[in-house]
This record gives sequence, structure tokens and C-alpha cells, in this order.
Amino acid sequence: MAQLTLAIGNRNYSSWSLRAWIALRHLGVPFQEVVIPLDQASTHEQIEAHSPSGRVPVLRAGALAVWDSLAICEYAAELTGRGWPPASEARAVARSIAAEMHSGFQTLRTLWPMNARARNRRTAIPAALAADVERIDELWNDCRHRFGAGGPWLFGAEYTIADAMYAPVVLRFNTYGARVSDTARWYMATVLEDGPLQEWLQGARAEPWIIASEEVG
Ligand SMILES: N[C@@H](CCC(=O)N[C@@H](CS)C(=O)NCC(=O)O)C(=O)O
Repeated sequence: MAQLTLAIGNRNYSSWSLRAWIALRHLGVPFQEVVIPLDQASTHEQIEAHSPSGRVPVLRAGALAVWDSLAICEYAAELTGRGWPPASEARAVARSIAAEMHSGFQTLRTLWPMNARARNRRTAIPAALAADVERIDELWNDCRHRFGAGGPWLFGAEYTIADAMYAPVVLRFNTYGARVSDTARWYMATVLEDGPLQEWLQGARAEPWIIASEEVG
């Protein structure tokens, strides 16, 4: 198979990049990475050199480009035969919550931008933001109670693409002090202690770039 290269944005701010990167790491797919700092004069040109959509993340495998975080996760699942729960019902729910994240939670994404290294930020919490937090708490509770008995992840012992899709949400909740249920707090602790996530955070802390518009709270 051709060498895989994943182009990502800043570790501190690029939530879509984190999703693809952490899925590849957890599924054991070897890849090289290229970091393209966002919000710089040359960002657009650099991204265009890798990505037909003009966005990151993008995975290159020889002449093949796979753009969009969820498509990259799906490609990794096909390469490895891992990434989704084996039982059909659990798999359908995992795909539903991954898709809900990918296409939704606009208020959360706008008002609480991912800022991986930031702590103790506080913002106003309008009703639409509270509703997004509550919905995510409900999703995590539902998955943990229905499918999580065998281990610490949303669907039990195996890390799934659903966990990857919500990893940046855990970082946001941690940064802005979201009030969540005990089950959600416990799940957040699992995610925050995860080795690949720790590695990502270490990289985020070492980055020199600051994007003022993403510094909230
Ligand atoms: N739906 C896409 C969204 C990708 C996206 O919006 N990426 C942002 C960075 S997180 C980007 O590339 N922005 C381009 C820029 O800032 O110039 C995905 O899931 O990968």
C-alpha cells in the first residue's frame, strides 16, 4: 500500500484534524503527517497543495486524496476492519452519533471553539449552547448504558470512530467547564487520559501560533 500522509491544521485549534488523526492512531494505521498552520498568509496555498476541498484534514495515499474527517475515518476502518462496533445495532447507533456530530452542534462549535491547551475559560451559556451540551450528555449516557458495559469507551472495550468524533468535544467541555452528568464526567476522564490524546495535547502546548478569534472566554 502507498505511504499515507495526513495533512492537518494546528493541533490546538483544528478539531476536524484531531478527529481524523486520533482515529488513525487508535486503529493502528501508520502515516506521516504534515502540519499546516491555519490563519496565516500562506495557509490557503499550503492546504491547496494537498486538499481538493481547500480544507484539512486530508489523507493522501499516492494519487488518492481522501478529504473530510469522516471519510478519512471510514477509509481507515476499511483498511483495518476496525473502527465500528461489530454488532449491527451498536454500529448503527455509532454511525448515527458520529454523523450527528459531523453535521450538527453548530452553536457549540461556534461559541466554544476548540482550544486544546486552554483551561478555566468561562463564557455566557445561551439556551442553544446549553441544549447542545445537554444533547451530547444524553448521547454519551445512552451509549455508555446501552453498549458500554465491556470497557470505558462509548461502545465498550474498543475505541470507535464515534469516540474520535467526540474527542474535540471533550476538550471543549474541559476548557469551558461544561456542567455534565457523572457518566459524562467519567467518560471525559477516560478520553483525557488516553495516550494518543495526551500526545496531541503535548503537541498543542508546544505550538507557537495563536489565533485571536479562537481565544474565547
Ligand atoms: N467537514 C470538514 C471540515 C473541515 C474544516 O472545516 N477544516 C478547517 C480546519 S478545522 C479548515 O480547513 N479551514 C481552512 C482554513 O482555515 O483556511 C471535515 O470534516 O473534515
